[in-house]
Amino acid sequence: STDDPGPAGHEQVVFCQDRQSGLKAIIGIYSTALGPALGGTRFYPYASEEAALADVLDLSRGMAYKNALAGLDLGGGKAVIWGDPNQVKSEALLRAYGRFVQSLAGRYYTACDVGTYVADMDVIARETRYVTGRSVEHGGAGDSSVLTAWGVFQGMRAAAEHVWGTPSLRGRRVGVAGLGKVGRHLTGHLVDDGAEVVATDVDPRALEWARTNHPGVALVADASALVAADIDVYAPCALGGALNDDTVPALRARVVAGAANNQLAHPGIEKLLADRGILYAPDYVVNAGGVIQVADEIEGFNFDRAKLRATRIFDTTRQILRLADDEGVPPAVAADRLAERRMADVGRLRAIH
Ligand code: NAI
Ligand code: K
Repeated sequence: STDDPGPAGHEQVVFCQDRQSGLKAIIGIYSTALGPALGGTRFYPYASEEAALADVLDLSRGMAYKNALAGLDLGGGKAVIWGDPNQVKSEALLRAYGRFVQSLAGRYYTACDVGTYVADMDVIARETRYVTGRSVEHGGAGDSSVLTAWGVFQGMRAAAEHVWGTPSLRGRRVGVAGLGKVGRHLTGHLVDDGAEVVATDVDPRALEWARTNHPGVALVADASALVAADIDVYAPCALGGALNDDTVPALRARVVAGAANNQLAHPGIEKLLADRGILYAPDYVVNAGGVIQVADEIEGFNFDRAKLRATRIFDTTRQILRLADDEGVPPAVAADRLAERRMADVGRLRAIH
């Protein structure tokens, strides 16, 4: 260890190849300062090995920050399998991958991500203990969108308190972009709290779900209509890049808090939001309920314990928003600082003994 344990770079990057099954994977371990690195396996047809590498470096770093602020005793890692899952995914390939995960002897725990599913984790688990996100039959936590939505709701409450002095969303107009797994659970919490929900989705089945289950929810044509609508809170729950040079100037909400990963389209958007007086609750802070849920499996899944941890996203978000005010920086910057402090402070202790 050195005097400067800051986020200087990745601890370890492992290239994995198994010619017989066609496996080509890269495991990125950004930090084990807080514990074993946890992060999912993305199975994706990258255009090149360079593109796969860039993604795994980026994603594993992001997981270190997310896990640190989720209060987990886990570091950050991620893996990518380079290939089209529909063409090359097989038992042999997944098991070959599982053997590489096992070879890291617990420095890295894997889980589901884009292109990998609970059933795949069960196959990987035939070769390694270091896998979460498993099926319920195998002690898994099941659908992680349940606690993701709960955590987003808590983060939104903390942001509401910061802006309006009360965490209650009663009477607030909340725009939910994307009524998928997370958006639906979130809508339920908002309706229960007395919020007026305005929503949109590109999938007619999602709109049908809203009409059937929450007839009071107002539906608008698309995400740009939602951005331009008279809403207090905007909750991006679909794809990344929801906050960009087009949407931020048009946004009427005072608060942004949603589940989508990578909401800021590019660096600088957090400043644009701050300049417009829009409070942005950082995506990776408020959407950590999912990783909290799968991380809990490592101890033997207990829903109530995991829910309690996800509830603490309220306190973490509040702490970040206060730090942002104190240090005169946007919340996204304050969140990064807080994560770096925890990794440095606790990582230092772990390095001493
Ligand atoms: P999902 O795939 O179930 O839902 C996404 C919904 O967004 C779908 O209903 C889809 O039709 C809709 N959608 C897609 N493009 C749209 C557009 N342009 N405008 C409006 N709606 C659109 O995904 P899920 O699990 O609900 O996740 C939502 C977001 O939250 C994703 O960005 C995901 O990465 C993120 N997230 C999810 C976690 C989880 O535990 N499920 C954990 C952390 C983050
Ligand atoms: K590091």
